[in-house]
Amino acid sequence: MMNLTVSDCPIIEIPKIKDYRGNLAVIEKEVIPFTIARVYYLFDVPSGSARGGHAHKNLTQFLVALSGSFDVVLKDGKDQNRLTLNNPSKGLLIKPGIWRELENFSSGAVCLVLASNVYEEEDYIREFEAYQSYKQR
Ligand code: T46
Repeated sequence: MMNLTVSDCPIIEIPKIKDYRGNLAVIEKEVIPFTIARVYYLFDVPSGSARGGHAHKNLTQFLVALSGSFDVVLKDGKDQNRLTLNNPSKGLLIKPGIWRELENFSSGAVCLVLASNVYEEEDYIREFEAYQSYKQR
């Protein structure tokens, strides 16, 4: 696996069709660089609660704040980047091997996640110390 860094995780603009009835955002295959194998979403996250706190060995994910806002902290073992997602027409691409923490969820926040593979617990690195060793290999 390539040693990807936080700078390999861009915010991507989602094309939007706007008319007097409101907005329609479309994530087609040209928008994200992977085929979607799974869709899930986080909602009703209690104030002060944090999600994530792990990395994936092979999974690529695209996160969108469909409603409300939350912060994502990305770490690659060397650098870190904190972003706020608060716009349903922008998403964050998280490449494999990047540690992520999600926090500061606003009331009513909904985090949509498009994932490149089905759920596999073996793909997770859930201990930061193990993550650092993994990145140093
Ligand atoms: C990520 C952030 C944004 C499943 O059974 N299927 C699934 O597809 C997922 C994602 C989770 N689970 C089970 C595994 C755990 O027993 O649901 C429980 C909670 O999962 P986890 O603690 O990993 O949830 P988060 O919100 O901390 O992390 C999730 C994703 O796992 C992760 O890839 O980037 O959302």
